[in-house]
Amino acid sequence: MSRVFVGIGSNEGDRLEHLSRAIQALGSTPGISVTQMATIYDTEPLGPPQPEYLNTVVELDTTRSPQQLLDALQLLERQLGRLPSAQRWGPRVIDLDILLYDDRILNEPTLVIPHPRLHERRFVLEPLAQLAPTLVHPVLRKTVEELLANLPVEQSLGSG
Ligand code: A4P
Ligand code: MG
Repeated sequence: MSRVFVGIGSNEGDRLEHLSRAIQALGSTPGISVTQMATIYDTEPLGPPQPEYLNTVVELDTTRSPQQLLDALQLLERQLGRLPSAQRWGPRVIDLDILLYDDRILNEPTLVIPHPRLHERRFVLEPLAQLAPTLVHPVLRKTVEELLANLPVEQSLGSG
C-alpha cells in the first residue's frame, strides 16, 4: 500500500461540483481509497490570464503503481469533461496531479514525481501542509512546512 498526495484544481464551470465529483470518483476507483482531504482554497491563476481556481489536495492509499495511478487520474479527467487544451497552463474543468508517491523519485517522459513545480506553488503547499506538514520532499530534503515558509510572500491565497 502506498501513500500518495494528489493536487486538484478547477477553474471552469461549476468548480466546486467538479472538485467534489473528482474526489468521489477517486474514492470509488478500484485500488484507491481517499484518506484525507484539505480545505478548498480560492486561488489566483498562475500562468496566462484566466478565471480563478479552486484548489485542494487529497491523501490516498493505493495499491496502484505510479503509472497505473496516472492512467486512472487521466481517465477521470476525461470523464469529468476535460478537453485537450490548446494552451499550456490554460483554463480547465479539472486537473489532477500526482504530487508525492511515498518517497519515490521518478523521472519518466510522462511522469515526474515529486511534481516538478509543487515546491513553488502556494496553492499546492498550503493544502498539503494541512495534511502532512512534516513530510519530507525526497529530492529537496525539506519538510512541506519548510517549503511553505520559504515561498515569496507576494502570492496570496484566500480560503474558499
Ligand atoms: N505529468 C508528468 N508528471 C506528472 C505528475 N506528477 N502528475 C504529465 C500528473 N501528470 C504528470 O499534464 C500534462 C502531462 O504531464 C500529462 O500528460 C502527464 O503525462 P496535463 O494535466 O495534461 O497538462 P497541464 O496540467 O496543462 O500541464 P502542467 O504543466 O501539468 O500544468 P500544471 O503545472 O498542472 O499547471 N493556477 C492556480 N491558481 N491553480 C492551479 O491549479 N494549474 C495550472 C496548471 C496553472 N495555473 C494554476 C493551476
Ligand atoms: Mg496536470
